[in-house]
Amino acid sequence: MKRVLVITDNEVQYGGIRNVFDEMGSSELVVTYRHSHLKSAIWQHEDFSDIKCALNVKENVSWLIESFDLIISVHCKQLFPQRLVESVRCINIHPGYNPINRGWYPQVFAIINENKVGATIHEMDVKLDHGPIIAREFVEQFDYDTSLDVYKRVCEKEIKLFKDNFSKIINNTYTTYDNIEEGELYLKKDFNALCELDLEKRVSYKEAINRLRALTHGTYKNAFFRNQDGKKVFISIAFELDGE
Ligand code: 0FX
Repeated sequence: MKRVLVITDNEVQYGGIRNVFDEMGSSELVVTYRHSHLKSAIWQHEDFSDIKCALNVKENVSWLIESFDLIISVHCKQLFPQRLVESVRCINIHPGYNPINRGWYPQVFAIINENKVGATIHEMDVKLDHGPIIAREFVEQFDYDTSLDVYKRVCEKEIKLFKDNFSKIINNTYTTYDNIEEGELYLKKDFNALCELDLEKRVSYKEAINRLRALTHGTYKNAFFRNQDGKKVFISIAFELDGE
């Protein structure tokens, strides 16, 4: 009997990973689902009634070590403590291609830096989005993609990678490769710093368009400048490919 914990802060990816377990799991597998934050109302939806209970990883380290053989972080925003990652096999499903896109909102920084982006499944160590890599793949990118367009492809890729490697992950029969380089690591504060646009700054059209498409993600209000009254004016960008 294998005891697996799935801990998540992301409703959509939780749904995708859960489908894989429902499809590929066996009676040898006992899966517990928990979400990791308390405030979000989305989890009150009846489909998620079994994970209504929030879990604080730091406060429950001993219980986690005793109770699970494998812990899978599906966009869990808590940092796992050293004792936990060194005592239980912990796996992270990351919406970036390690080590190129470690950290916060990988596709945003990939668009700005003109880097490739993808998804990674890796064993966790104490560093953020770091540890031996189990599987990773790039996604396609186009120069008219917004952050949301790329993000959707990355999320689909995560589920595909998880499904393709399901038995190896559950049975610990994969071979890993290490992060040879440390790569780039972006944090939430780096994203916040991108959002305010300096209207006096001289950049190329390409840089300006890349910045705007990196900050365009559905209805999120990301990019802004301040008008003469000091009020924020939010901006997003839209593209239309000729003939589409
Ligand atoms: O769950 P997630 O897709 O991922 C984030 C980090 O990017 C990831 O590295 C970490 N492992 C995980 C625990 O948390 O993030 P999200 O659901 O908060 O946001 C999804 C996307 O939405 C993000 O990539 C960019 C966009 N977004 C989100 C917010 C809150 C915005 O453009 N603006 C925003 O204010």
